[in-house]
Amino acid sequence: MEAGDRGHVVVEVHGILVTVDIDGDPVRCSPAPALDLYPVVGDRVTVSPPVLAGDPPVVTQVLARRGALTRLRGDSTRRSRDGASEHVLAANIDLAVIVAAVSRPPFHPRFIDRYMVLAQRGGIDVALCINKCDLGTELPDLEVYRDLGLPIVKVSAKDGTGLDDLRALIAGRTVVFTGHSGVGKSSLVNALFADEMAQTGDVGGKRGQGRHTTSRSALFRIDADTAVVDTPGIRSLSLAGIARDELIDLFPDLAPFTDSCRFRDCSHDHEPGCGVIAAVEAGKAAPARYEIYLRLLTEDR
Ligand SMILES: Nc1nc2c(ncn2[C@@H]2O[C@H](COP(=O)(O)OP(=O)(O)OP(=O)(O)O)[C@@H](O)[C@H]2O)c(=O)[nH]1
Ligand SMILES: [Mg+2]
Ligand SMILES: [Zn+2]
Repeated sequence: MEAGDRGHVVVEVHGILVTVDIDGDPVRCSPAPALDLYPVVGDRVTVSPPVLAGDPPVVTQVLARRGALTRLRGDSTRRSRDGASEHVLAANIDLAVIVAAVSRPPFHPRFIDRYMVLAQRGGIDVALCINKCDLGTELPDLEVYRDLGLPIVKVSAKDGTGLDDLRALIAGRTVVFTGHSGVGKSSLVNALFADEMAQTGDVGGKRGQGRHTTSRSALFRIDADTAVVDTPGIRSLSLAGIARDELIDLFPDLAPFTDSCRFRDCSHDHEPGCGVIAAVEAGKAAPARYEIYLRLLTEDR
């Protein structure tokens, strides 16, 4: 099982076995007990034949990661309440595509705001994908994100609108689709491929919430250089573990103004002589972004 320099890619992790893409075939393998890192989706690994015939092949090494996507203590999806303070979701990710729907489920800018803070902390680029544009609902106001230079694509997994823009956005990268349950992450994976690859589910109930159809992350390869990791819907995105004084650094558009704050321990909330507040008042920083900062500063993280 020659891995070459870049190893074989882990496409799914289930309990004690992991599925590894070996020359285009999904092969269930067993991680060697001595591994330092437990493999996650997107990891590149080396694989050896089993010791005993009939056993699964063995993952012998997890190659160095770049761009690991982690979640913090307190997040909850249905399947990831393992109590770990930081949980690696996927490795070797180039871009996180935050998927939201124009409605059904309702558009939640606060999810985007929180996700951007986490992505900034992990050094991961983000883009926005607004799905279900076929519903005819008026599009949410995205100006604050556009002003930040976030790539934004408007799509419909149902009628195919914008899928070429989405393809262009992800071409040549390994991306992860993230967002609330029911926004259409798996439907988009299927729409990008000709065949049904990922399971999708109805959005039910009065509030049009999703039902958590996808229960574990899985990597789908679109071509030799492009792959999408479909993930389970996130219920709530915790920023627990991010200290109050660390938060401003995760707003790259606001952080430079802290140089002129009068107090070293300025929280940029109410203090006299605050450089950030001055920048907002002078029109040098976006009031909408400052409001997002204040909201995240004061609310329960
Ligand atoms: N009208 C419309 N419905 C869509 C579109 N995309 C997905 N849906 C529907 O939305 C529902 C949820 O889609 P999924 O793809 O399962 O959503 P998901 O984000 O993968 O959800 P989880 O796996 O639970 O996180 C399904 O009933 C889809 O048919 C779209 O572009 N337009
Ligand atoms: Mg899904
Ligand atoms: Zn300040």
